[in-house]
Amino acid sequence: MKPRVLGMILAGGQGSRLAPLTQKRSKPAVPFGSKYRIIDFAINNFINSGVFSVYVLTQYKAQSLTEHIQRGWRFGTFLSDYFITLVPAQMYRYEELGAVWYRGTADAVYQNMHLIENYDADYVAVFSGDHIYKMNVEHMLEKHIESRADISIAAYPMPRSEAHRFGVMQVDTRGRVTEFLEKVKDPPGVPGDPDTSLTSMGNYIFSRRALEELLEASISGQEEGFDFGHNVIPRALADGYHVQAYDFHRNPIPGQTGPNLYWRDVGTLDAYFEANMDLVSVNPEFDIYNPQWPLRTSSEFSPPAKFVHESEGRKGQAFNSIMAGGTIISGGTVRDSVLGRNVRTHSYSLVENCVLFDDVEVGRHSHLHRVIVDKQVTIPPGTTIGLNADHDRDRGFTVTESGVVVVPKSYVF
Ligand code: ADQ
Ligand code: ADP
Repeated sequence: MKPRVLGMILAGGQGSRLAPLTQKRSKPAVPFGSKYRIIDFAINNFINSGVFSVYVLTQYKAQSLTEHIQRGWRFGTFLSDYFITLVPAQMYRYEELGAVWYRGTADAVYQNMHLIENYDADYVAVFSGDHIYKMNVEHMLEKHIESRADISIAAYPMPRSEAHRFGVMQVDTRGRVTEFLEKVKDPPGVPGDPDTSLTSMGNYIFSRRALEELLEASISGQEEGFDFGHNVIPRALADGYHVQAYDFHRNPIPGQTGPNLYWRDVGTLDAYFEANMDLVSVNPEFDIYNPQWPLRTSSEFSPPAKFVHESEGRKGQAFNSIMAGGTIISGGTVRDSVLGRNVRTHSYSLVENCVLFDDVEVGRHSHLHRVIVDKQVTIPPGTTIGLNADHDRDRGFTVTESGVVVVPKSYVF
């Protein structure tokens, strides 16, 4: 019999370093790559791997995420095992815990243990909703079963200098985890390669019994310590559970050759910006056009994109860019940019290296360079953004370390 696998996506992240994009929405709900939201990648990973029973655990500023999931992610009605269901923090264990929201990632699962029981899961895949990547969850499950592990953790090797922002594992020659250190100052490298650390992607497959035992042991009756990375995984190791690292680079994606290399934690504005730019590079590292790994999203009605050339001086043109339906490039030039739905760029405008969300209008003769513009902003004619950081700060925009300017949602000039 096929094992019963339940997917749980952790989608409650505040993403404070993505502010102002996360002022009104949680990190997984932030628009990405013209038509998507960050969470779409995690959901597609499950769907493309044949995991059709998925709970999305939300709490922080969840309205935008809720609307996105409800609008776009729905299966038919009569197959009860096929669902993508939002699970807001709802104090399900109120009698026992009192009035508490999810107190951390592990607590989000702990407070919803009844869902695991109701589904009668053999395995629970607890995945983060925060990253841009493709991952074949079925293959990770196969390896999990083959190794007879209690827990498998998806592992991504990265430069040791960046690894302090992540959980880092040490493994033996068979990939069994011997130590797990969550966000430590000076994380260890891998044997033979001291400049590389094996980091956790925040994606776990648990055998059901191990998960239930561990959550009971590490959360029930505790005052603090409710995270997988800080608390549950180290405890599992201390208690002798078999924790296995799963090598992401060997994760096979249908229609893709070579190692699976692309995984981005778009946790900062600069990382978020660069990951968007990755999509418009001439030979993108991250292929969104692979028909064997379709990337679905909420499909809203929109008319086709249009390019207008009214006269020689008023040529609407775009290079190395992507854009969604409803957008009209009328007389302006767009280069190396990611445009959402219903964007308007007017004559003589220039948009370079920008990320424009839905419903942004760029007035005539305006010039934008390395700017992220959140939804529903009208940029008046003759406006310059991204060419003078002091001026941009004075207008209340966020300017990142690398000089990317962010115009917040519904900003009025
Ligand atoms: P972080 O990314 O710092 O580290 P965290 O902020 O806890 O971990 O977020 C993990 C996931 O849980 C995210 O998808 C987030 O949206 C969600 N989340 C956070 N708080 C939540 C809550 N209260 N309820 C529901 N969902 C919540 C983790 C691991 C590290 C690992 C990195 C990889 O702890 O070991 O290296 O992920 O990015
Ligand atoms: P500009 O971009 O030069 O400031 P407009 O905004 O008037 O000028 O648009 C120029 C051209 O773009 C229009 O003449 C038309 O061809 C096209 N266009 C603008 N809006 C629409 C629309 N809603 N539907 C179809 N075409 C449009």
